[in-house]
Amino acid sequence: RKLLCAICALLCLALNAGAADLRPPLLLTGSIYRDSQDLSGAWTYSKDLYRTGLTDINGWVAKSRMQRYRDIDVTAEEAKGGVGFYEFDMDRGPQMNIPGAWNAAQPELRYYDGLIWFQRKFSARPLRGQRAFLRFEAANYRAYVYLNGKEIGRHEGGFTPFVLEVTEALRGGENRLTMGVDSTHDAQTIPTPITDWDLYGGITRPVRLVYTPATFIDDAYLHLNPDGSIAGTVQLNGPQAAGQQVSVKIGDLADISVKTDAQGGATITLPPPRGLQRWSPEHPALYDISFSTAGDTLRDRIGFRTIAVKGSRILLNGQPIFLRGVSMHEEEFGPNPARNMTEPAARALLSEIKQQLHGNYVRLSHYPHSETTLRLADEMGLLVWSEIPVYWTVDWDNPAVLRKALTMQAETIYRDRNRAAVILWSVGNETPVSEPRTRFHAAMAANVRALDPTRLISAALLVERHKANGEDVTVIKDPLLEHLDVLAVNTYTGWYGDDKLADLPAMKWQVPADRPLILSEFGADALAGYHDASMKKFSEEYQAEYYRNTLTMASRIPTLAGMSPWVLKDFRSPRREHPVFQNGWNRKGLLSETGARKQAFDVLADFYLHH
Ligand code: GCB
Repeated sequence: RKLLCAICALLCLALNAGAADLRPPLLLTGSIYRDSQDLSGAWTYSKDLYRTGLTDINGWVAKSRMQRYRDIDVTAEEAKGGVGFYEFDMDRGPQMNIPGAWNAAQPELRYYDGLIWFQRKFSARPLRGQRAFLRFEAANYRAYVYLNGKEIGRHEGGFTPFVLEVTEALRGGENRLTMGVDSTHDAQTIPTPITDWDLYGGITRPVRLVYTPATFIDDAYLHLNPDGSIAGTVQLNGPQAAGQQVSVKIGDLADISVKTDAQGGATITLPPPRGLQRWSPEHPALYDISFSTAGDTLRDRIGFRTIAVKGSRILLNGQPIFLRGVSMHEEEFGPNPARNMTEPAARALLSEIKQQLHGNYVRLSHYPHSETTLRLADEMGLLVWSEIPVYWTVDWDNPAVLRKALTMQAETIYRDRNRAAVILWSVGNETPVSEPRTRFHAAMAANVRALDPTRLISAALLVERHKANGEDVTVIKDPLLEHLDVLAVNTYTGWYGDDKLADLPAMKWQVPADRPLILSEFGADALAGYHDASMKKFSEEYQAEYYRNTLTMASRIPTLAGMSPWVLKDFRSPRREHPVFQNGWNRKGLLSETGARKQAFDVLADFYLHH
């Protein structure tokens, strides 16, 4: 254990030094408030299962003209006669609505797992000294981006944003944006191909063309300190980034000015503002914030609160809080979801938690959810657990994979650190204990502490069952514990395994007394509308009884500080192929895929109402 701690400490040091270089080169924080053009709508596409558009075997592919990103008018080339020969035509391709996963777009794409090329033509105004950027909120899993035939960048990771500068490549007038999106996962991706949710390949979140002045505010961040003061940073980008005055306005509470250093950055510190209303689920106060230089203004809406742990309690604004939550996948209601989180879609899901379940918390599993969802959580008053898809297992010994995890974390933290709703960063889900795995997670935890010391760290761990003095005891024995602020465990006793539901209430738990515990998951499948008085598995009655008994068991754990049962809504999962009850859906939802309430929904809502 000592050796492990020493290794971790060394790693922490190395990482603290390295955390700065994980900062994404461009952030464009608050880009929804900027001068921008939304590129949502009909894009054309072309399937490319054999990756012909990306590979070039000794010029052979080039000769066969498979590269979809070429900036040519195929129809015009064809009209010239036999010289031009192209095996694609992105202008006349079938259309798909973007954002949205391809799996829901066409029956033939339901289980398509590979590369698809997308094209969007758009008209841009001439820049006249401005700069232009394309900001992609998410493309699952790898993206290859070309503008007017030129490669402008690549990105790996299906749930985090990336920004590419197109000031040089953009034309005043018509432009051709082409994107290859490859959904293939392998042993070195995060996650690996083995998960319990839908593939959802494609451009799943909005793409925007953003205009800025030559020197602009790329990022600005504010948070509340435990002593009531406000601190933060601002970062300019451009030829005149150094030595600039930046004025910071927080509603009508504060108006100060800071000066950027030689790197274009400045730190912000503000004494406790008088009359500050703290953000909480009951009162989600958000302030209109502006950061302005002579040439640019960046806006945001930010809430201020503190989050801490004391003994086995979680303290929000200094007061103990019990997290009344539920877990949720990024998938909208409906029989054929496309992971398209429009504001109404996200609001519909979060309202179920806030208004109907009487919740104050949501676990956004198992990856960073859409920016729309995070902003709504801020606005509606729902605390958030945010996670990186280090799920079940990844290639623990591979430094390149660790680097990917740390980069995803950095992309998420820089994206969401202004969201008061986010209180917990999770470093993974249900990863079986081994030395390489613990080292990997410890590095992730150190990375989070370096990037954001203001929030809490957790991970959804596995529990073990032990026999002690003839008694059956559930214990958490995981060396990762010492790196976490909040313990969290997933438990499925009564669903997986042979335990009887009747035995659940009396089950004993032995957990560390000095830290809060969250039940990050528990759940049972039920097909909405399937009733069985004898409580067969998959019936609503079984699921409801499972909830009643698990809640009784949970209430007897003295350090319990919250829970996020699995899961709000039935969700698509190709691994769930029971021909009667599942048919491609994980049925642990409290709601069916279309929003029909199962009996267990009311059991949980009633528990939360009185908790
Ligand atoms: C789990 C996983 C979750 C699964 C769930 C299940 O422990 O964390 O992703 O969907 O169990 O339904 O088995």
